[in-house]
Amino acid sequence: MPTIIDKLSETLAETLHLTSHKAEAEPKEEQVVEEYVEVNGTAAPSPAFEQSKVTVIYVLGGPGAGKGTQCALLVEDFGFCHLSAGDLLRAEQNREGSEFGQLIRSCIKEGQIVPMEVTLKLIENAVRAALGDENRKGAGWDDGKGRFLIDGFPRKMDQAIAFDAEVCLSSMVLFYTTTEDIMIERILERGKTSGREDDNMESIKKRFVTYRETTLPVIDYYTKLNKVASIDSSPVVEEVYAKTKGVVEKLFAGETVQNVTL
Ligand code: UP5
Ligand code: MG
Repeated sequence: MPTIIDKLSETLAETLHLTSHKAEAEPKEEQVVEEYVEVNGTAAPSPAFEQSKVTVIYVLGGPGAGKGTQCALLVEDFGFCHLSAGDLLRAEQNREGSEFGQLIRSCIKEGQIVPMEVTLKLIENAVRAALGDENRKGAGWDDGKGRFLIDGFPRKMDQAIAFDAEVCLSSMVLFYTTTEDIMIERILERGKTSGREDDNMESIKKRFVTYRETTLPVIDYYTKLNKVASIDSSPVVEEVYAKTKGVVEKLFAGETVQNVTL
């Protein structure tokens, strides 16, 4: 029995004149990872923005791991443009006249991933807008350059491959790890005031399943490409940030990115 999300996804694919990615029997994410590493060790096609000018850091980790919190601090120190995929989707959901509002709301509540065409377009538009924004000056923003934290994305292999190939090849992944108990505690506490429709126990459980089954393979993929800084986000914010800052400083100092666990 097709769910409302299946139906809306089909409508979306038709609206965008795209072929639905839903194959008869989808390969397992692990298999997809192996194939991509073999075929596309690095993304071959030409992305819209060059990595030599535009630095993209993906920020990943489970629900409530502390991605947004660390991004806010990095913005202050390094002048990044912080693009949270979740925030962009929530803004699109609430935008009057959005044809994707209902689809986004259903996916977020169910902890499922919004079809990548929507998210990719929202992020690409935001990147383009930031690069064209004359008010953005200072470190990393001269002569068409830019630096971006893409928070909560890519959380599925298709998004990872498409963004690296079509938008901009990412430089590295900041990956925040902690226990599910800590994530639950943080989300439920935030849920008292956040107004987020997915900050409740029912949605949290579904978000964890999607994270384990669909997003962890993305981490495996970038680990095979030697691009992941894995940081324990259980300690206090300042302690996590000290490690985060150290990693980003090394990247901007031109050190070769390598897997590291902190
Ligand atoms: N906090 C943070 N760090 C702390 C620390 N070290 N010590 C103590 N407290 C700490 O932090 C969460 C809470 O913990 C806050 O109250 C903070 O003060 C405290 P936060 O920094 O907000 O964590 P974050 O990892 O950003 O958690 P978030 O809930 O935003 O993560 P999700 O990945 O679940 O949410 P996101 O907004 O990225 O996505 C939501 C949904 O959108 C997804 O489930 C999905 O349905 C959809 N989506 C897509 O479909 N596609 C995408 O590409 C992206 C999202
Ligand atoms: Mg967040």
